Amino acid sequence: MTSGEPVTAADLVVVANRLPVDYERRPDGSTGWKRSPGGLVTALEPTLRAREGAWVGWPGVPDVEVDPLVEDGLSLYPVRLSAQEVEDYYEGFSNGTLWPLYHDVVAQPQFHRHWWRAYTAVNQRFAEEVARVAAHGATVWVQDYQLQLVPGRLRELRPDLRIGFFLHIPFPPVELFRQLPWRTRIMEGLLGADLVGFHTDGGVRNFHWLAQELAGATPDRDPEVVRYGGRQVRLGAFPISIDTKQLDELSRTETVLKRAAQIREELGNPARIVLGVDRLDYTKGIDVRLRAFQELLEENRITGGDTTRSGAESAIDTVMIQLATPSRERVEHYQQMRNDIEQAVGRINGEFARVGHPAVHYLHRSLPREELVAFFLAADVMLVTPLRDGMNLVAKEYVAARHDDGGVLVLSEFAGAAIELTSALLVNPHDTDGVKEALYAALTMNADEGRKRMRTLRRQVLDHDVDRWARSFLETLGVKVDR
Ligand code: ADQ
Repeated sequence: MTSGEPVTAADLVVVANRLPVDYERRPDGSTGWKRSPGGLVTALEPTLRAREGAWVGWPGVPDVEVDPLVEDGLSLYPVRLSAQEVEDYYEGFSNGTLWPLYHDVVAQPQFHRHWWRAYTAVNQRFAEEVARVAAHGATVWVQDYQLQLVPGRLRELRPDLRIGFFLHIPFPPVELFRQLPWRTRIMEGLLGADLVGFHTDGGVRNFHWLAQELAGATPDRDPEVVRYGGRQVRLGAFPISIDTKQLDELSRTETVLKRAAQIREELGNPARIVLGVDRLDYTKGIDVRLRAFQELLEENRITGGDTTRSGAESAIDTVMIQLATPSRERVEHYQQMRNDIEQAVGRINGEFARVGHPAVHYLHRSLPREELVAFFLAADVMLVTPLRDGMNLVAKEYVAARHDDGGVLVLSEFAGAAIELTSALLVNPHDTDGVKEALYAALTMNADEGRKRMRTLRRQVLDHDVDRWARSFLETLGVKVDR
């Protein structure tokens, strides 16, 4: 629903690479907007509405010039990107340089000067758009790795603003960050903020050190503050979360409960169902969990679809489901990884499935929320095995959906979520034996212990929802949040 006039001087401006809506060119030639519901918009919507807020971002399609609009009461300011800029700033510098570098170089980052030039130009454009939209003394909250130069540029343009920055991915160890040819420029950009937020204390520590080493910031008596350019820059850990209550409620609805039972039935009522849900990304360790699953099959400790297999009489009848949202499909590395995963699934099924009973079910698509929650409820074991992850919301979503205290979560130590979800079975994703044994332990876990662990996890996730996250960041930034 688009109506009303966009605000011309916003008190609170959120800046993110993407708007919360996508511009659409339909097959019949008409155009319009499609809402892309994300956690961030859900978390920020009430605050944005209460404070004459605005959102600045790219509408998701290159080379379109669209006017500011009001969508469901939110003022949206589209930033134009050319097709070349999408290639160099977004697919290139953001996803080909920063993404792998910040995820502990699990893939090789590429350093190209023309990508960097596009990144600086696009960050400048975002900063200029915010400078136009923000009221005098307004608060600006910049999101994520695509926009790390925005705080610095914005401070030059508008010293009256209060600027916060939050990084949704890990902030890397010192030695890795130093590989970046433009490391000092990035640090200077981030230090333009009044508050720089990370998911974990590790991010805070890395940043604290690098700010001094690369940008000449000086430490303060307060260990979460550095002094830079005559100002104080506050640092902090703000672990993001989800709309827990909404997920918990959804998981109790008749439709979802029925659908969960139906999923189990459609799979042939196996003794155990193992689930993976990810954006298809090489950081998520999908290959790791497929390997662990395959080895348990090979060792006859579990059976896939073929329960008649000889030697596997005492094995647990287990089926795996991997749901993978298509992601960054134009980037070569992602195409290669997709092929590898599909080959691995094919190999496992080739060896262990029976006609009509695959051992691994793989869906390369995004599912509606209700359907996803039904899968969470149907799954006995949730495998979350990223090699590195800022937080990992899937782990928290699984916990929120298990109102029955059922299910076991196996979680990588290298996901930010592991710091809070200590009652999960924590694994090192580089250790195939460790993942395999944790998966087996989860499959054979005694029901009482499973419930006890899940109850502890649920207390943590129910208490710390995304609203609390947003509130805590904004309050630390000095914004009064009243709801
Ligand atoms: P992502 O890397 O995208 O986020 P994650 O936090 O797991 O990773 O969020 C993925 C979201 O997509 C979840 O809400 C999940 O339910 C949804 N999703 C995944 N596969 C799906 C499918 N097949 N169908 C429907 N929905 C699906 C980045 C960082 C993370 C950080 C978040 C938030 O990489 O570390 O947790 O931002 O800060």
